[in-house]
Amino acid sequence: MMKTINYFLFIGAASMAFACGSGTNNSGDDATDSLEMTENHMGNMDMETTMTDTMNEMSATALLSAASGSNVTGTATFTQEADGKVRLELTVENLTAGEHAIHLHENGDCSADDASSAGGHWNPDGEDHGKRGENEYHAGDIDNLTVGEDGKGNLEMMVEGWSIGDGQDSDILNKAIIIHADEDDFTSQPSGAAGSRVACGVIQKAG
Ligand SMILES: [Cu+2]
Ligand SMILES: [Zn+2]
Repeated sequence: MMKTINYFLFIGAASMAFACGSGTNNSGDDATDSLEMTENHMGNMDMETTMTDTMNEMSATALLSAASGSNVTGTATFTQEADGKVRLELTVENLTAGEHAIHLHENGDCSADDASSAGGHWNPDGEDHGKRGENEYHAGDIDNLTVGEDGKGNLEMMVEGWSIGDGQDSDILNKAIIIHADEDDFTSQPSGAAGSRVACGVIQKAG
């Protein structure tokens, strides 16, 4: 996947060089030749469409299972959008009414009864816990989920700074998404005083 993206970036750079008119026609031809020598034989016409399609294919899911004696179930989907953000869509059932903290935790391991196997908040940048978009926050800090009297809650959010399957520090694959018994106060260290872990799911590549 990364290789494909690099390929597109390279074409983009080459196209820019043409557009700026800094090269003569001869140098332009050279660039075209080198492109044709790559393993991927795609016409320039299809480039933009193909890149958009490739981005849209990058999605991941997590099936939430109950932890710490709860009956919580749910699903989270993560979709890479063309603007570089990741769309998170979360649906849960059988929670207590009110606010519940949601985080990505560092280990894709929900095997422990209390989900402690998922480790702490995913925090590749070594920041303090906090509210996304304000001062310092962990890459895994999300928001509180509001659950109604019927025990159901859902949340949709566009998240900056995440990626899916590119192997970079921002890659959310093989992290765990966790829902807590209590709300996140976005202040207490290291995890917002959010109480026990009532649901856990490992983020895995979709398809
Ligand atoms: Cu958490
Ligand atoms: Zn945190």
